[in-house]
Amino acid sequence: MGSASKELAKRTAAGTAARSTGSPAAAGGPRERIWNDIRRYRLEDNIAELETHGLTVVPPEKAATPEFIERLRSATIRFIEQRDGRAPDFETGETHRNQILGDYHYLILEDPVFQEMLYQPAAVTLLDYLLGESSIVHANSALCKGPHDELIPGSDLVLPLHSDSQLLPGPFHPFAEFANITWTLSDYTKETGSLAYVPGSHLLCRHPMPGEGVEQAIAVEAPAGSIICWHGNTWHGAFRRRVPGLRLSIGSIFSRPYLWPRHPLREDVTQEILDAHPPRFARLCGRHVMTGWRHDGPVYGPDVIHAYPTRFH
Ligand SMILES: O=C(O)CCC(=O)C(=O)O
Ligand SMILES: [Fe+2]
Repeated sequence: MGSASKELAKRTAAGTAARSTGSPAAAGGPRERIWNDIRRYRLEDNIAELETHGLTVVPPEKAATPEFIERLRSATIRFIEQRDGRAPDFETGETHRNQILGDYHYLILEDPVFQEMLYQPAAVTLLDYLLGESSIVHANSALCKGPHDELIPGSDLVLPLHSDSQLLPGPFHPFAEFANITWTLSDYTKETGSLAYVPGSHLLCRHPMPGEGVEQAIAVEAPAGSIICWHGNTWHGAFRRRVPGLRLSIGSIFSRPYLWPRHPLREDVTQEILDAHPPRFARLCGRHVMTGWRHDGPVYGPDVIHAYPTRFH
């Protein structure tokens, strides 16, 4: 027997083969944990909005402490300044005129606050509900947008409507395989270039056709320090910023663990960084994902799921 098979046999005999053994309805399982967290962090309305509309805003008082948001904002501005070689101009926004997304990617390992961001309790509870407890960081970027000219003729949108289930051909599953958690670091209104989204579009389980949904797109209004969370199927884009200044945010797309992430976080994260955070951080980095093995077979770490997953695993 190979070493991987021996390890599995040992764990099976010890009754510790997987987090997911037993009935999905079992007491003490993920469904119960997630429900308890939804109540603990007062997210019942947000879950109802996610189900009904495909997107929700968690207000600052439920999202994180003001001190955390201040640290997140300062570190994000530092990262942007380093990448651009100049300070963002928050008065006029002219440093970022007509910027749609920007090139501020993969901040996670650059500052501890980006690591802490991933497991803030309200954020991780929404994530658990949408993607189960095994989800991983799929992509992460800061966004910084100044005033926009009319970039799509005749349209208020500067970023066309799309679904974040980008690697998936349609039809999508009705349950989420991707989810977006965006932290707003400036106030979002239609005038200031907010996110746009089409309520209910997650239920269509497919990508929009070019131009489809534009008439139904509405602005996501949210004060700085909020979490905006949406189902990967939800059609969204961004409105044109019409006023001076900058819209600042940091967004992460998460996925179920069987989807190949865009960043090599599992490989890049160091033991020193892992040791500085709770075990959930390692899982969000994908350290539990049993792929990439060669002749010796997989290593069945204590966190590996290999039997009977439900949408909450
Ligand atoms: O915040 C925005 O402008 C939209 C960005 C976006 O599409 C995303 O984060 O998936
Ligand atoms: Fe997107």
